[in-house]
Amino acid sequence: MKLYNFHASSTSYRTRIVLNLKGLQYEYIPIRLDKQEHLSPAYGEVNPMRGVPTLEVDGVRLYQSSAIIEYLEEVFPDPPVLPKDPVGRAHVRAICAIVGADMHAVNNLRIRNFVRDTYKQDADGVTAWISLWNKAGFEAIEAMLRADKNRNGFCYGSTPTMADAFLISHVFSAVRFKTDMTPYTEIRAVVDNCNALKPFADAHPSNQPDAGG
Ligand SMILES: N[C@@H](CCC(=O)N[C@@H](CS)C(=O)NCC(=O)O)C(=O)O
Repeated sequence: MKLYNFHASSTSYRTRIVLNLKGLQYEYIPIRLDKQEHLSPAYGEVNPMRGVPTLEVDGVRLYQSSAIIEYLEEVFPDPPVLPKDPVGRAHVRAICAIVGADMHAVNNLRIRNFVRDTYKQDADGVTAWISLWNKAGFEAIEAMLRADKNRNGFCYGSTPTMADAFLISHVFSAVRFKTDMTPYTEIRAVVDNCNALKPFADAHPSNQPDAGG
């Protein structure tokens, strides 16, 4: 497998976490967002949305981190990153959707650039935009975690699921963009538990080959 990705990209980070949780090896192909490599015609041939990650499996390219992660779960079910019961699966997927659709999608690089360039926002204005959507999402997830009396250390149950991969990677990005995480005690406890595990630590942006370059 080849993973076209970028160390600091949260969608790449969440995919790396799941690959690591499942013990899967892959070739790391850096696509430097900071050098706009994702906008090159060559990468446009790889991924028609010009986003990262892309997972290539036996020459077939898969897009969208949520679809990639669900593919990995179907093909490599052990250890699982989705619970067995349908209600649990819906709960985990809901957390993923809050992060993926309600937070990341509206704060993505191309959206931030549009807010800056078209709506003439300075750095503080862009940060305010990011924080608005992060706050809405983190408040919802914090409430879900607090209400779930059966979970034990993670977003759901007592082992990591794809919800943890989505949450941990987005918290990294939120901290980078100055979102105040102080109010979210349940989320911060989950982050600490996950980051203590090797599959999460190995997936961290600072541990990737293109970090700092
Ligand atoms: N929904 C897609 C989003 C992919 C995506 O856009 N990733 C970001 C990096 S976190 C990116 O490549 N952004 C480039 C841009 O916005 O131009 C997924 O989950 O894979």
